[in-house]
Amino acid sequence: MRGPTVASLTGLIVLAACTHFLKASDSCSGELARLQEQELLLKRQLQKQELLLRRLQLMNQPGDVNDARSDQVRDTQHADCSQVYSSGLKSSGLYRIKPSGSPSAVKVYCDMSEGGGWTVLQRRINGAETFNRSWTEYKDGFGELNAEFWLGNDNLHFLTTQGNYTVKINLEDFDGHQRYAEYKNFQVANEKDHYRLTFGAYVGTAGDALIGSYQVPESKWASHQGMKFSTYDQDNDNYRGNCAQEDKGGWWFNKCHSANLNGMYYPNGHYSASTDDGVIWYPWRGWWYSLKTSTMKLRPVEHNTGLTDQVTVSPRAPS
Ligand SMILES: *[C@@H]1O[C@H](CO)[C@@H](O)[C@H](O)[C@H]1NC(C)=O
Ligand SMILES: *[C@@H]1O[C@H](CO)[C@@H](O)[C@H](O)[C@H]1NC(C)=O
Ligand SMILES: [Ca+2]
Repeated sequence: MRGPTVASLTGLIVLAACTHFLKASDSCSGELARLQEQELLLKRQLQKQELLLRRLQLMNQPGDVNDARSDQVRDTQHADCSQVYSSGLKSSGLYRIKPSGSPSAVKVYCDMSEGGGWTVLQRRINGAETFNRSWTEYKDGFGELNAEFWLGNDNLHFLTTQGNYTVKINLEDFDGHQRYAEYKNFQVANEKDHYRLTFGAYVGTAGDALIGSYQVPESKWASHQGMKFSTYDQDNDNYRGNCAQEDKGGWWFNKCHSANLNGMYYPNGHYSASTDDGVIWYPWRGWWYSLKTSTMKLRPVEHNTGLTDQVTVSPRAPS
């Protein structure tokens, strides 16, 4: 703002000086024209800077709860968030997608960080939402897409069977430490097959809690490979009791688990209970530590993060 104002002021002074000394009008009008030109130039620079500033502000918005833009679901014909991202929509928030097998469009949260294109399927952040839910609720999905939610087992099936998907699981404990686990070829079968889970190779820092490798002794009863989904009202686990009932959440239980990100939310991490019913990722913090946050998200293996998506904006002061 300062540049043009100073320029206008200088212009005024010169104009005043010029009108006062009428005789010197020749050189004055020349000076006035020069200043007017300069003022125009500065105004244009200012406009450019305001545009850049607005772009920067948009880029810095995390697409969170209070972001009005993300409440406005964009209606697109994309099959997942990776396609949304590829179409040029690169800010995190709510979008409408239509996976190929899905009978209708699905509202989803697209996470455009970490290379972009992630369709978020689960989020825990504060325990506001109960995950002790019925088969039907897990089938259809529940919660708030901008906060805590489960996307729904039918949607998981439609998404993961239309291509080759990687799941990325981001975890955080109450000390602010973060770890992740990634599995290739994550797939959820249909309801008839009780949303059976299969997955491929693990990479990450949190440890292989889903146990894709069969080298650990726990794998027989703790691996989630090939497990059906269970809820308190539909027991498909390998345990004589009901894992979902005891652990208070729906999951691909075995006998019962080495990971249960849909367990009870404990606000302090460490907890004691009659059973390991917290938000658990066993290889990282064990059975008796319930994690602070969990996000599970899907992206096709062949997602193109696009090397040109890094918009570089370097605003300069007017020279
Ligand atoms: C979980 O939900 C079932 C069914 O509503 C209920 O009977 C049970 O008490 C709940 N458990 C907890 C810990 O809230
Ligand atoms: C998915 O990709 C993996 C390699 O990343 C491959 O082994 C697997 O066969 C593929 N699955 C399908 C269904 O295409
Ligand atoms: Ca059982």
